[in-house]
Amino acid sequence: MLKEKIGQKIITEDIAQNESLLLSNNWSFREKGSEKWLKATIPGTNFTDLLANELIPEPFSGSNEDQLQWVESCDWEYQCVFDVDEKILSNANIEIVFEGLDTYCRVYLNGELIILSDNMFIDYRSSIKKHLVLGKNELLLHFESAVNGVEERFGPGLIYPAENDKSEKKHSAYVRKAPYHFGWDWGPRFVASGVWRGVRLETAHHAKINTVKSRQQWIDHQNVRVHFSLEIEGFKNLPATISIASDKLPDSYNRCVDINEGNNTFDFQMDITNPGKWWPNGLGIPNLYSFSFDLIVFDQNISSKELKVGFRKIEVINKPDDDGESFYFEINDVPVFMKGANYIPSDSFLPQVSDEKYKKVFEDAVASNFNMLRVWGGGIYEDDLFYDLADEYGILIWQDFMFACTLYPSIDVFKGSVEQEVIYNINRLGNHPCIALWCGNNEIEMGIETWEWPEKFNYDPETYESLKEDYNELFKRVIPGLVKKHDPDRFYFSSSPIGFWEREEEDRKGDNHYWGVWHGEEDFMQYAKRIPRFMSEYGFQSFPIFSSVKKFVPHEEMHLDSSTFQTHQKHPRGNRIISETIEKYFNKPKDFESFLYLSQLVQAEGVKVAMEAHRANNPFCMGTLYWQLNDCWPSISWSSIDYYGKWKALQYQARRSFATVSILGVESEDSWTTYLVNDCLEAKQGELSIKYYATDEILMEDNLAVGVDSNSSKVVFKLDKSKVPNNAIALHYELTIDHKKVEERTLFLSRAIDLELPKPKFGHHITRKGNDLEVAITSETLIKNLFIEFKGSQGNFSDNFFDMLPGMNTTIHYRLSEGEELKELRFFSVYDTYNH
Ligand code: BMA
Repeated sequence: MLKEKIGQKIITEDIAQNESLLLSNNWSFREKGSEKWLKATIPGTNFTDLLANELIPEPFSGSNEDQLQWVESCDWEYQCVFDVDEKILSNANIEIVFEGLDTYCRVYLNGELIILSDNMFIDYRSSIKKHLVLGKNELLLHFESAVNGVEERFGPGLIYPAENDKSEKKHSAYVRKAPYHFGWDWGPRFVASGVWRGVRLETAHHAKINTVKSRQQWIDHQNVRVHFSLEIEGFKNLPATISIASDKLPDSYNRCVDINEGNNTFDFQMDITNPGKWWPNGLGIPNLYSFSFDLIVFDQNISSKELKVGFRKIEVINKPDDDGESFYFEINDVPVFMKGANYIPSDSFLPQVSDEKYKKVFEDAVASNFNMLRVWGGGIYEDDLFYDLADEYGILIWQDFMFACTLYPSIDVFKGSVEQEVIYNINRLGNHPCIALWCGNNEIEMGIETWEWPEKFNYDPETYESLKEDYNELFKRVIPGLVKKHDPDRFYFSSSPIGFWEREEEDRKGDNHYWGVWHGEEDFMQYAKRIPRFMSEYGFQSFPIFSSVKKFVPHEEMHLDSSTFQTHQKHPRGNRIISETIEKYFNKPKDFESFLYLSQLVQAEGVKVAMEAHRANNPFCMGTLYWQLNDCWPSISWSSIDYYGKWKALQYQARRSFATVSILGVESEDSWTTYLVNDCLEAKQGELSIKYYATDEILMEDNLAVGVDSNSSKVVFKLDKSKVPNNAIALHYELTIDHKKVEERTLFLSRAIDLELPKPKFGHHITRKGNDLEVAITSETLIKNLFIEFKGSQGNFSDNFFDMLPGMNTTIHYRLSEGEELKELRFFSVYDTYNH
């Protein structure tokens, strides 16, 4: 997004210089039919504008969602008045650009219809010079209710199997609007309207660079040929110079060209010797080369574009092999095990996602040893900033197209809109080195095969066949055809997962979403048995921590059956599954706060089994992306970070379980197997010390010389359950490499419910350097899952919810935000959750 100039008063110093001017002020809105215009914020939504005008209650609080459903069936009008001066008018071309209109909208400028939109995922542009006048100009936008708009365009139509859409008619399948807006099993139904991304005027006099696309061709392992293709729009015939320069290359490149009126394409290629490569987090630096492209006319630079290029080879190896059908990523010729999570939109009202919130996603991902996020198909193609940050932080992005969990029509008007959407987003995102693949959709092929849609939705065989044919048309022909044409170097596959968990033999086939645990209500141990080639979804729900819950739950509603908790738990069996699982692992929680805390511990415990079993099985299994990283509102969900940014116990567990060099334990019926897993490019040799602990003492100690190859996993220790000393409760491992402790882990041999937990005895000491705090803790006793918080503080510690064994020391870190005062420290552990 361009952010050069913010403001309404448009002043141009030099008409030769093209400009980009944001139209973000002087907006107002009203419900269609009402008289009064009210202040509006752009980018924004009707819900957030209503809230700012105090016309609706806070949508995320209590059970307010229920009383706000009227908003979706109204139409909304937005208006903006802006000034235009002579200099602007003297340009040959003036274009208005809406980066995102949600969704059915008619845009009028000074009474003339200039744009008709039906897809929130694309930008809309119109050349408006002929409609502009000197002085005040008026934009008027009519947003038609998305649900009514569907009926008007498609008639009563067939009801599509959009099971997450919380309405009878399931309009969401017909409209190119974020699927999760219509409800999901972790999110509310808020079918918003509005100008959800920026609006700007682009002026150009002689010519302008519209797009730059880059491709890489590796000559050998070290040297790369980069191709740039520039699309330039000319407003007259004229000679010009195109200049290309990079911050990391000594020479700039200049070429004299003739620009013709209309569209011009110019291709360039450059050979780059031994570039610093772009590596994902954990393997090296994500080197980026900044390239600038300038169009020079009459010695003046009239139009520029910037592009950050990361030189890296990426391949998805998805083909038959001795074990079935592989699915893994090769980066710069190295097979890389993927660690991360699924990302959903960070807010139900998208413009509320601040730049800081986006930045935190990537800081958290890197802090948790991730190298991949999956942008899941029921949300949105994220903002440019999201992908810029992914490039910068070395986080690969698995990018779904925005289709999830239902069949879709393929009639011409729908298909035409999808085609524009695919081309627009491939062109917008395709230059980013972070984009690892394109995936057609989420779980539609699994739905077709295993979700019994004909029975549930009464489709006769003929209708179902034609629905499947529409599916094939979109996902097997149209979309892959466009990917091939516009982004030929990237891998596309039609639907994730390839193998279905309902069929055990398909664990050997491509990627998998394992929902036997949670949806199938199986035991966590099942995660260690059902290992796929790549796990792109699996997870378990939990509640946010008490301090977060207090933000959206009124005091009198602090119990599971309250209407607030009913509203914020979208999975019908959710609370029961969580409660029953807590009972398997822990004593009965004595109060609500203890229940919330324990819900996080069981989530972390379960997902850990999966994360570690997946890594232990490298190279059979080459990736693990749990469901889900974040929330779009305060929710009881599968997230590891709550809506307010607080890490749940699972996020801390992911950080531990994903450490580059890890000691991991996998339990089976009769043994504990300990693995040394190494995601580095070099082999590791070291010493492993193993201490056997009883509740209050060390029983015995062992030392082993251990080693593991690069990028692999190795069994270093196996303990028969029958040989464990009677009173042993845990093993503590310490890995030393070159006399340095690189990793330490505690493996509990029994569940907390079977432990006699002593009353915790520990001391702590805080050291402050500026905003950085160090909390050193020394424990005299065993403490299970020690949770630490600065009361009322929003930050996260470097570690939390961790176990301590008698005599153990640990130091954790915390950064105070600017101006934040040091607050009272609070400790809580499993011991505090039940009556003694
Ligand atoms: C997966 C996702 C989502 C869903 C989640 C939890 O299948 O693709 O559709 O929210 O499971 O049920």
